Amino acid sequence: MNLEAIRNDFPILKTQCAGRDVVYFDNAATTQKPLPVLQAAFEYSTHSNGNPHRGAHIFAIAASEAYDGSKETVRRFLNARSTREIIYTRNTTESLNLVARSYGETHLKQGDKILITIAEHHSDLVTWQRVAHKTGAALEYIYVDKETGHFLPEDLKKIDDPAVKIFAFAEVSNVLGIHFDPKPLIERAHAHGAVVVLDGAQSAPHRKVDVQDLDCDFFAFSGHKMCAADGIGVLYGREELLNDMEPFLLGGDMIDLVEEQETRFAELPAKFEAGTQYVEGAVSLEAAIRYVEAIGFDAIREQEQKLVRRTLEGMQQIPHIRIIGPKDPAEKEGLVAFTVKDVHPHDVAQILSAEGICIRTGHHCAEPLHRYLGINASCRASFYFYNTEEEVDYFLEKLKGVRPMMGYGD
Ligand code: 7TS
Repeated sequence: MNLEAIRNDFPILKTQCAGRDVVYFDNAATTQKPLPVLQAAFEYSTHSNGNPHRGAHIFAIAASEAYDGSKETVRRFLNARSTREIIYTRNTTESLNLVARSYGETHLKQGDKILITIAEHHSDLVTWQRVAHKTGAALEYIYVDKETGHFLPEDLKKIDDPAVKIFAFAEVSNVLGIHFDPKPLIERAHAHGAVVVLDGAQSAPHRKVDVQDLDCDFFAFSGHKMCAADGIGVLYGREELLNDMEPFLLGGDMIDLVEEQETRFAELPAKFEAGTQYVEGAVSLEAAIRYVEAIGFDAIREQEQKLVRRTLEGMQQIPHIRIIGPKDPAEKEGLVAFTVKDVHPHDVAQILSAEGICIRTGHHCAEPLHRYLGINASCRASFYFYNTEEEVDYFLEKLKGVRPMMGYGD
């Protein structure tokens, strides 16, 4: 991987901050966009912009071709059986809300159980909480070991309960950084017919996803976490389940026939894509997939592992740093959450920001996980393939200075 050439595709990384190129370590929140992706979107808007599926003129046709064509790239990216299984949404959050509303609220009842994990992002937690409240189903949790971050083995037995009708979890936690191998868990849930919803927000940008091999029922991810525009996301759903679901939103392009009192809905995937679609976003996502695939997931993993290893080794040399989740780099998927003893995470982030370093602070939309771990908030450095070891060294040097700056001896 030619890191220098790659970084040239990301002019934003050359932004001057504190007398040097900015260090962008907030990739789990959103990634930066390379020139080829921006150019693809620009090209679409300057040559082909129209409203897809809604006209006979050249731009409407060009927009339809761009939109529908991008779906094939996404289908191949996920190895879905058909583009009918690929629904465009705004982001992971909207994808998960679609499943919760259109499947959860209509298929669950009192006596059923929804199983999630304590590590879920709010988009995969608050959503299921509401399904539970509306349907009377119980919401249960798999908890994690507070030190290692791994699922408690005795809690995994909850998956086998035949009352569990939905099992939803993030393939990669945005706080612990662990990749929870989904395949055996999916197999266990399917043994008694539960529907499995995978939140792929932190996995799809970093590792190969094959929805047929995983055999998951739903898979959600966001384009903006893998170099595409913000506002384009994906929901993969098994065709027979999507066919058996109510539309999420109603309006243009999702209908087949509308009469005064009744409507016949369109076939998949249009049934779930009401309103004028974000074609420029779809084009951007297609370009981003091509960009990421050209680098390759092996090279991405290799680079992220180097960065995580250096970060963890460096942090372990700095007194009073608590690493959240596993300390073994092999168990971390490109991100490290941590706290600095006696310094509020917001202060850490602000001190580092003054040095030109962007990290995330707060509860990272995983408030129940933080409460469970006994902390209010944490800091998080998260990487993508364009980050360098030199950036990690600079970050560690400045991190070392945080406590002394706050008046502590070390
Ligand atoms: N699921 C996980 C595991 C996430 O990390 C996020 C976003 C989402 C769902 C929601 O994604 P969205 O694109 O719909 O917003 N996580 C983060 C984060 O860790 N910091 O900012 C956003």
